[in-house]
Amino acid sequence: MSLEQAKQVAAYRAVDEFVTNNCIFGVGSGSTVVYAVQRLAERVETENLKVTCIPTSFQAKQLIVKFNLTLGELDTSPELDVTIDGADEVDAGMTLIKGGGGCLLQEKIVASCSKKLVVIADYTKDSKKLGDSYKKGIPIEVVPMAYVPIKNKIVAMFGGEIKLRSAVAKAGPVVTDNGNFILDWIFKNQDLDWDKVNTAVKIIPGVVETGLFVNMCHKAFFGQPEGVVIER
Ligand code: ABF
Repeated sequence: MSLEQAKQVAAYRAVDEFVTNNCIFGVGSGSTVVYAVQRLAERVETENLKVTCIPTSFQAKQLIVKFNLTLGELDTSPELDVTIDGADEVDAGMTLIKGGGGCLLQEKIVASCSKKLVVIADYTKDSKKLGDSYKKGIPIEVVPMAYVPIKNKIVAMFGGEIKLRSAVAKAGPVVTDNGNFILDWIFKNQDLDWDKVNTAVKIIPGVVETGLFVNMCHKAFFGQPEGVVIER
């Protein structure tokens, strides 16, 4: 089974288990979520479901529109039943690294407004410790004018190295949907207390959000090479 098929089987399983009629549904970002939206559109059509979809990025909003699903927003739907989203890595304690695609701020906001955050991923995202498989570092969204002092403070506190995310070499920095920069923190110590790290980083002036999702994930579905789905 290909990686794409592993993503699809996980996505379908999550939508079939968690999406119900009249639900307010958070649509995550990334490639795995595309399969979830595909499955949702199928079910809405065949089962005549009423589902309001809240996007977690411009990409997610485009997906909702493309599949002719009902587009909602937090102003009118501030409490969601479930958000289904991807992840860059999931550790044994269900702590997530998210934001590889640069959408972490709206993803975390929507997830925090959801009764349940359900992660869908292929088997490569299922790790014992953060950093086992995802090597690009923890994304941190920052106010552009503060990125250098923030970078210095994080390295002083926790070590590792931090890069300002650029789309391609020698291009300017990536700017998020919210007009901010992304720092990618490549940490060396995999045994940090991620809850403490998240809090310590979050309170640095100029940090908007981190890609550490601690104690937020209700359930994760991992598609396997042989076609089965492991749930955690
Ligand atoms: C998004 O899903 C991001 O938080 C994360 O980086 C990405 C994973 O992408 P993919 O599903 O393409 O592996 O939610």
